[in-house]
Amino acid sequence: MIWNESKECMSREEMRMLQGKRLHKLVDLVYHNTPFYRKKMQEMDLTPEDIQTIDDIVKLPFTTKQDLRDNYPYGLQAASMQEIVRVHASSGTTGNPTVVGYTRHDLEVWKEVTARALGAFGISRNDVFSVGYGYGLFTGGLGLHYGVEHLGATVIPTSTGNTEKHLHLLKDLQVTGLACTPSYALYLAETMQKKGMSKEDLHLRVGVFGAEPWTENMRQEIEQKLGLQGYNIYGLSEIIGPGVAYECSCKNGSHISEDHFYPEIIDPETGKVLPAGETGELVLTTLTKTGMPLLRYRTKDLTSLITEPCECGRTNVRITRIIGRSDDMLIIRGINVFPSQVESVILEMKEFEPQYMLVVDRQGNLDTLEVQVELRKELYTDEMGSLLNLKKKLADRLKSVLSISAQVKLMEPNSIPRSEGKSKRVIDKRIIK
Ligand code: DLL
Repeated sequence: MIWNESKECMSREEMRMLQGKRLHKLVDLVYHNTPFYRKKMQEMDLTPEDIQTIDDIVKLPFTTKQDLRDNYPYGLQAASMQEIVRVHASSGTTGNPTVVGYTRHDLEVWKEVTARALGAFGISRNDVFSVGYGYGLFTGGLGLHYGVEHLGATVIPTSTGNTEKHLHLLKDLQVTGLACTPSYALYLAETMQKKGMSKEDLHLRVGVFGAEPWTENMRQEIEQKLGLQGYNIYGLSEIIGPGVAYECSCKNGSHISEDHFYPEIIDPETGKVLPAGETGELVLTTLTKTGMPLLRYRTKDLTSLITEPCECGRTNVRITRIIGRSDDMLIIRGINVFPSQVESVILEMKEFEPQYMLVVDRQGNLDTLEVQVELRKELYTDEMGSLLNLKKKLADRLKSVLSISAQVKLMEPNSIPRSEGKSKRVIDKRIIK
């Protein structure tokens, strides 16, 4: 189902015209209402009149998470507190959280783009949908919640906190749609198995997964274990929350709601805009927000743009799977390593659970990488020979994919900590030392 055909299937020309008009209006808004942007633009000798078409966007300054921190809590807002009706915040590992204020208009935009996503996943008014993202300052819970209501399906605000109860609800309330992090979906499947429940006991049809990077292999694993079709949803609180981009039935990249969020891909080192198809950092401009609109926000997420038409009929550009964040990328002995690369190797091998942890350390002057991975219960054995073979098989495969060697540590089933929200996959002891 296409929720808003007039905005999701526009001709490219029409879209660029609309984006240009909206950008001009946005720049005018922030120039007059956000002292931070006025100062930046004045320093660059720019006025709103210099921004007439969407191509002029490259003249504008970037915004970074540090800018949000430096102007904590409300410094980047373009609206007064009387107009702000909700605040969300995301906590980083260091420093102040990032605070985002929403006007009533922003909440309308948010539920519209989330409903588009749910429509693309095939959710309809006939579905009963459980939101297993945390409700609270995190945007996952409330973001999906209002999208489901706007679309007209039935929402169950399950939130996080009680996995067994969630399973009961899924079963008893005949839930057909589920949203949560992909790692939590696997944990649900695991708990189901422990409780002697099978996917046939449930009515799940569609899974909506995001908030952390995940791989194609992980999708297959979740789909098979929960008996549903799993789709990717992308977003970040600074921009709005979930719903910035979403997959369609083609499952080949996520369409950006481009009439609201203008995407660019840049080289994270030089800031130069890269052509479609090249991998770099995603930069987003909120074309229609009024609470805390952002110009050219550097997401740190690494992806590329697909501009070819999609078979589903939507004309909005797509982003490929996020391969990681520029600040998640590990540099081990000079080689760039993404946790997602390790994940795809582990998920290719049927001997392992999709549960792993990367431990990076430094011995002398040499970086070391240990990959801890859980053995599947049915393959858990005390027999030394087969364990050694398995370790070697994984180490060889990792070496060929990562181009560096890793120590493999086989772990007992259920020994790596699970998370209900975003999972933690890396311990970098070099930072602690
Ligand atoms: O995670 C919003 C969200 C909630 C998206 C529910 C999808 C579903 P933040 O907590 O601000 O917001 O974290 C945003 O999470 O910059 C990415 O690094 C990562 N991320 C979000 N969605 C995906 C995804 C929410 N589908 C940060 N794939 C982003 C990969 C994702 N990474």
